Amino acid sequence: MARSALLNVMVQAATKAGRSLARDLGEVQNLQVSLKGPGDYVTQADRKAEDIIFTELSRARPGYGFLMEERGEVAGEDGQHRWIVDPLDGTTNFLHGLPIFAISIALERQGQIVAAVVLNPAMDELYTAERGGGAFLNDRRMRVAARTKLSDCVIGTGTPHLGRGHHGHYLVEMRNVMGETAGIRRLGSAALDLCYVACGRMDGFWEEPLAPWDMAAGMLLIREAGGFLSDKSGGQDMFGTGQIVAGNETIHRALLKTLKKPISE
Ligand code: 2AM
Ligand code: CA
Repeated sequence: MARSALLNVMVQAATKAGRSLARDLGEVQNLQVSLKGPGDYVTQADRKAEDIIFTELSRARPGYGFLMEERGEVAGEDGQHRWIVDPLDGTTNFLHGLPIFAISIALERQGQIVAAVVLNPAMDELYTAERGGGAFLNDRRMRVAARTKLSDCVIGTGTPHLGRGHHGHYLVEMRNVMGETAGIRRLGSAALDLCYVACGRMDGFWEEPLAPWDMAAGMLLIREAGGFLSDKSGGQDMFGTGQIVAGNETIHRALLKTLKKPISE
């Protein structure tokens, strides 16, 4: 498939970092049985992947800024462009040798996400999108699923982590969604969850709190696959609120409504 020069740069950076993570996953699997566990090794793998992406993107587009999970904000001279990067989304899965993790790279231009690449190196699945150009899984065009009845839908989510988020409030949301849908899935990588909504494997998704690097690329992939997304109040402040709710137009609206309900019996 002929890709734009910009997407080529992003895919090359993701592929190189993906090879590094895939190699490290093998060692992580060996370390499960050691007393110390793979914790430090995974931190190194994460940093190594981020360094590769930082080096590749800086070389290809000097002057662009960065927002990266490990480095944080790195200002660029350019002032218009910013890469938003998660070198390893699904860290807990990676740490346990579960092959559900991804590299997520988005490019923001004047505050708008214009290009996105998500790569799951363990499954060789590459998701790409450019604003106005559609979204692709490997070389196939993606569309969100067409289901319109919430009772037929599989909905992805992420549970708030130890010490973060409102666990009690989340349980109310989960209980309501559980009561109205065909099932809930909790995969552990928000970037991939959003890709799975974009390609129709899941009908919807909600999670909070997320960071911009967890969702920036997935947001464009969903929009370019014909999907809808918002924060929990229906607005577009996903980065500010850390909330995301996604689906096709009907399911997105239905999910927003279900999430707002008080606890039901
Ligand atoms: P991460 O793997 O890059 O940390 C899982 O529900 C999702 O939440 C993942 O995308 C994960 O990204 C993200 N996440 C955000 N904050 C987290 C935290 N404190 N601990 C673990 N996962 C977190
Ligand atoms: Ca992440």
